[in-house]
Amino acid sequence: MEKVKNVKSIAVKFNLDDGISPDVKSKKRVLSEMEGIYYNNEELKKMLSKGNPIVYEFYDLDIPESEGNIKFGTTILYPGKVGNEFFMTKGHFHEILDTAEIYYCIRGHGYMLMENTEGNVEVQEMTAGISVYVPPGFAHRSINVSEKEPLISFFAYRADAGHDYKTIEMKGFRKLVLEKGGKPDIIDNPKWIK
Ligand code: PAN
Ligand code: ZN
Repeated sequence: MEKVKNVKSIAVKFNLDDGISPDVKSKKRVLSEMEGIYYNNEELKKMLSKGNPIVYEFYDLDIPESEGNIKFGTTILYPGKVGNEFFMTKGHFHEILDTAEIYYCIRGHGYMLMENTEGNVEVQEMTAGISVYVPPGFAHRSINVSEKEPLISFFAYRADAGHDYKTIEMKGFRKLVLEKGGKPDIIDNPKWIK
């Protein structure tokens, strides 16, 4: 087996209150980058005419993308809705499909929505202290169901896993998490494409 060479140890701070690292620049996803991701794109366009808020930010540390390394960081998903659909991440499969991921929720209230290519759907509620195992082969998306708090989680995955966003952009997830009567409601996605 080949050895992973020349990787130094690192220590990175992620704040427990806002999930932000003072040491590293985050990647930010603003609403205009989420076109076609929410089921009500008309509502998204209406919102964009008034501003372009950050929906989430996350860290992509400079760790070599090889099999023996692990990428890690936090995702900070802000509260908000597009129509009655809660703010969420784009979601993706890993390019190396059979690679898992671990999330540890630091703050907030949300869900991890997961599905594999065989059509199995998994949903896990996330609150502070809960860790979620995303099994190999499952696309995953975080959803913030809190009206006021960010959903902050720490993640770790095999560094060479890669990200396939296209499949979800084209097909969507099989399920949607919508607000109904002040509560999250998980429904079949009427726009899901087989
Ligand atoms: C996470 C995600 C992060 C942002 O690091 O990349 O939460 O979500 P999207 O990538 O779906 O926009 C991860 O799952 N990495 O594999
Ligand atoms: Zn992932």
